[in-house]
Amino acid sequence: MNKRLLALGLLFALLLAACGGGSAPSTTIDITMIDFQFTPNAFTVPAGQEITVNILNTGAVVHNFIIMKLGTTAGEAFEDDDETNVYWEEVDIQPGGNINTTFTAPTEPGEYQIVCRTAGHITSGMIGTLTVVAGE
Ligand SMILES: [Cu+2]
Repeated sequence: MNKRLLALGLLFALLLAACGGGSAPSTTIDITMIDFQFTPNAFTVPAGQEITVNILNTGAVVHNFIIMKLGTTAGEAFEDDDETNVYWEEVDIQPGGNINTTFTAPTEPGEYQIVCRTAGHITSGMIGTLTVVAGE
């Protein structure tokens, strides 16, 4: 492959990455967990619909995927008193593990915080946003 083609290919890949986890609502969430990040870390889903979640943990430690209720955040660390503010969670995704599951998106549009509850992971960067948009 010549250099020009390579540059074009790279540009295209960058564009794709920039658009990923973007604005168009999707009923599928594909997420890769690394130490210590959700990639991507922003998702847009339609309100009230069944969402398929495919989670892959390529990190070396256990991670969790927790959606907080609207208007709440876990703060700097997920504590026992954050438990009542959980909208949905998939916990203990082992290193090298993957989970395919579903949940029902909240009916109320807005921005919901995503966190990993493993100690220290929020401050290390494991936070994200689930944007819920009203259906047509
Ligand atoms: Cu984590």
